[in-house]
Amino acid sequence: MLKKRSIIGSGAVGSSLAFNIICRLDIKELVLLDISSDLAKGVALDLEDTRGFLDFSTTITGTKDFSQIKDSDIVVITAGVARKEGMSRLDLLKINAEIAKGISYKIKKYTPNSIIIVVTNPLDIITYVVNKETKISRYKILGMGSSLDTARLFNLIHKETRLSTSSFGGFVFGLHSNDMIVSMRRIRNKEEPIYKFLEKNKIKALQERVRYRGGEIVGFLKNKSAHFAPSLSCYYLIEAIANDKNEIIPVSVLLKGEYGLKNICMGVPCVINKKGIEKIIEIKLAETEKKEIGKIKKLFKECMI
Ligand code: 2OP
Repeated sequence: MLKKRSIIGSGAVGSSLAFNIICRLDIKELVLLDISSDLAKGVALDLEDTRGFLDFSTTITGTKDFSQIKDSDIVVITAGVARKEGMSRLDLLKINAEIAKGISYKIKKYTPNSIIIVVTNPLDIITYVVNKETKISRYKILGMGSSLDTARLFNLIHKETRLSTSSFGGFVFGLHSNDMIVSMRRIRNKEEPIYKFLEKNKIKALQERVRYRGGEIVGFLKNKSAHFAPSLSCYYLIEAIANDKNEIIPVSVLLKGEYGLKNICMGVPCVINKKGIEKIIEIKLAETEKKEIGKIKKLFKECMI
């Protein structure tokens, strides 16, 4: 492996992801790219100064020049307009889809063999755009959304039950939007279904809260969205790839018949390793989940018009 990572977009998510990477992974090169080269350079220099504490040998570059991402093994797309108060992720669609098209072209030109992680919202649609524009294998394009939603649900369940999140398993899936599929039957504490630990009337409230968690945070931050949990969620995907972990993580992937869906990206459990997506897992759906998938199909089509 080349051990070169590039992050497109040096805003809050991009820079906090970069910090997680240099703290935890030993890599040769990290490129931070931004439309504002001053921002990318400033973040790169600040990160570089942590070397005095962390003692890493990674070369860190801040740039706006796409040729610098050449031969990256992983490229993360965080660039785009962030959600502001009152905006849904779909409101961002037009502008961020155009940005993603431009970035896809550059990735194809300079680093066509990379694994791509998409973080830009609306996540599943941007993952679709990157698939269409790069035309690279769908197994190498991962959208980070459902793993963040899962982590958020685990936090909320912990706050309700005081149970350690380290014994939780399962996942939230579907779109990274208010229409995510939050099935409590999929979440376990060790072997036990999580609903056994929750009062009945709390379940619905938790499902609702996690659906709107991103928006809840934007409501407080006003002009920007969350970045600590999103960047860490992205970091864990990179770690699963870098360490060839074969870990099951829900990621947004282009579906070609799985779950009865074609030409739609949404979060589903996948085996993640050094190839990117090793396998898309098809879980047996409950009737309620099938209904929610039908809704997603409709929503996705509407966005494509
Ligand atoms: C969120 O849910 C930014 O999509 C991200 O907070």
